[in-house]
Amino acid sequence: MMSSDLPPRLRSLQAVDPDIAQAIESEVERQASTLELIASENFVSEAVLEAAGSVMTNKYAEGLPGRRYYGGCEFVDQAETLAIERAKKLFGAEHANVQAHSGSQANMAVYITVMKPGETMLGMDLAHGGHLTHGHRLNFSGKTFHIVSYGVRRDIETIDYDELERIAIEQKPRLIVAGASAYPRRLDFERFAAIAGKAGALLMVDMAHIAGLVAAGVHSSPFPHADFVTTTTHKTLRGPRGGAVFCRAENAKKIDKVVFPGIQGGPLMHVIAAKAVCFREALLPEFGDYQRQIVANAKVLADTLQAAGFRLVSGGTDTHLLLVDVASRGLTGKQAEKSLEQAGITVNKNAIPFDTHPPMVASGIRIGTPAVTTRGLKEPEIRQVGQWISTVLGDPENESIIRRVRGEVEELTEKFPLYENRRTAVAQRSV
Ligand code: DSN
Repeated sequence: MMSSDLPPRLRSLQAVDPDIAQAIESEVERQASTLELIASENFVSEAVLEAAGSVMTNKYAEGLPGRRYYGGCEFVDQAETLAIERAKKLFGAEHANVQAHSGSQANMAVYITVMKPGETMLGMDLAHGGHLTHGHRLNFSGKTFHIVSYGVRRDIETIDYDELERIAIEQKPRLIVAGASAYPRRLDFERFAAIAGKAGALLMVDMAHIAGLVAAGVHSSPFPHADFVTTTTHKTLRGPRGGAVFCRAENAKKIDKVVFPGIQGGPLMHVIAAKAVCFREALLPEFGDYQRQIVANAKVLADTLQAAGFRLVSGGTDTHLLLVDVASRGLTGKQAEKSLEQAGITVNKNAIPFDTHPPMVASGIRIGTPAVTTRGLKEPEIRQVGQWISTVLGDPENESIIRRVRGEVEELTEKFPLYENRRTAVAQRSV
């Protein structure tokens, strides 16, 4: 590992708790020396890392800026106000609540705002690319509300909007949820809104996966169409782990009141400060270049894998991720994930639509380019990554191939160190 891969040293931690210091150092090394292709992950800037690791973790600040239940909130108020204003500017939103601890709690906040237990919600089936919180039976959403699901059409593996419309008109849900965790194609927010209108439903878009693409205009924006928009801040948006909720001004008070005191207590002020930094970085023009490169890299990876004979769900990608049907090559997702991990390439097994395997085995792997793009990889390197994936999966038990690819991956990661080029370039710039 090159010393430039290391974030600030963990001096106190090493003295106080060497076990945790060791675990963190090992994770630093893992991130530095492997290729991170999990579609929902990214590497934050050192500026975001510093804010997230700051003394704002010490502060209680229940309430909102200017209206807190605790004294001493002058500076955390500054941080949260900046986070709110920047988030609104970034997405052209009327209202932002940046206190949601996670995407799950952002979604919960909207559901509780608009539905009573037992009311009907229409969301995308997890097995077709949706998210647990969009109505899975083991999740609070599925346990609290009456869930109806939509999915993709078997032949083209993209959302069946006609069927979605039929279900919506028949079931009359209170809320339709658009958004996905493993869907490689664009979402048609205009069509979702038209269907919600016909069914007399509200529309919530969970843009967690594509928030960075939306911010940069690389994916169309849900904001003109949706009543509520939720996100996480740590995926394509490249901020700290956390969530946010957006809505029109008329719903602002209701949403804020559900987030606190409805479902959360004290906000995580260190994370909110880091969200503010993330939004500032996302407002800069170079963030648009980064998002365009993510999509360009995903397309190159898709082309490379297809040329090597892999079947991609829906035949390709328009976004930051692709879903590879490894069963079409006689593999399971579980086996593919394991062999690639041994070769230093991190992906996750993922169900594909109409999968015959259980989720812990799965027929697919999900591959995303946000993190490797942050690292600086462009088309030539991504082509090489695609060839390594193809080589390993061509003979997944072959230890000498895995060892060779592991060595080549390590050489590439040394050429593209994680932190050397990630010094924040935004100091002194107004956004
Ligand atoms: N679990 C996340 C993902 O990997 O897509 C979504 O929240």
